[in-house]
Amino acid sequence: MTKAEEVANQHPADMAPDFTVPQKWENYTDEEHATWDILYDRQVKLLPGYAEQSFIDGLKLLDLGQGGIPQFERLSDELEKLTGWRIVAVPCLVPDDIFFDHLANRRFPAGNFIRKQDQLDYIQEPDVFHDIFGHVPLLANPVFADYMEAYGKGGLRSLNYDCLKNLAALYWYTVEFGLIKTDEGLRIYGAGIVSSASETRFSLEDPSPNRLEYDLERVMRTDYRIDDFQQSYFVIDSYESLFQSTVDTDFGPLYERLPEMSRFDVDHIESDNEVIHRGTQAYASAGGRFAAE
Ligand code: HBI
Ligand code: FE
Repeated sequence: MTKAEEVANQHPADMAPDFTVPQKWENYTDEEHATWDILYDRQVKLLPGYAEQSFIDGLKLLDLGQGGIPQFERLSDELEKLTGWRIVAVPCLVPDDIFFDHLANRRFPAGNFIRKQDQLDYIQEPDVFHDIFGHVPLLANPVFADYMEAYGKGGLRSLNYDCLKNLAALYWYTVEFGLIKTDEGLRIYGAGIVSSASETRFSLEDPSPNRLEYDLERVMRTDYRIDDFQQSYFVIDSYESLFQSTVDTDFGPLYERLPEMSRFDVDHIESDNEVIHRGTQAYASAGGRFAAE
């Protein structure tokens, strides 16, 4: 059995070979819609002054606060008019090749399930709140939308090389946990931050983490944490410069080189890195795990 077949065996009978399933919006319970509303209201109140403006604009443009879990068809029709992206429902994390293929074709795979109310701040797999609230508003930004497609295409191309870790790190430090410079100061745009109340504050305000200038190759060589707040965040100048970094990179030779290159630990600062804030790492040194809360 291939890995994809193994995963498929544990999943719904109505799952297509590309791992998509019907959203089954009519099956959500009142409690599940209420969970969305609780998380939505909390984040929307918090985000002004933290989130980059086009994220906030995207929320409004796409009417994500209509009440309850959004219908993917309705949302896709709106989003497609803006940037050509659609949302497809998936029941789980999908295999990397499938994930890249969706992105390369401007389809964003979103979990169709939602966390339980006793676990509002902790999820093991990306649910509909993380995937829709966190990722979809910026897909209404034409430049970021192009970056996501470029990432998918770069990912597909990387499958012939041994650098999945590097691709995952790039996604992690940009799409999930990215910071951006604005005229008003640093702002958040990564989906993992904007969908988390505690990391929204931590990533911008806590003295603990490093905040370093984004550099594509540096980022791809950096380890990352999936179990706690990041120890380093990477800051882009603009979505244009983020996208441009993929245009300017000759990925074939880079993918050849990467597996042999040394890697950087989560809190490492290289002498030639451009440092915006040198973190104290106090939070991580104290044991982390939301110790401050
Ligand atoms: N599948 N549904 C889903 N969501 C993700 O964010 C995701 C995935 N599969 C692979 C993956 N992410 C990452 O490991 C890639 O960035 C490499
Ligand atoms: Fe995500």
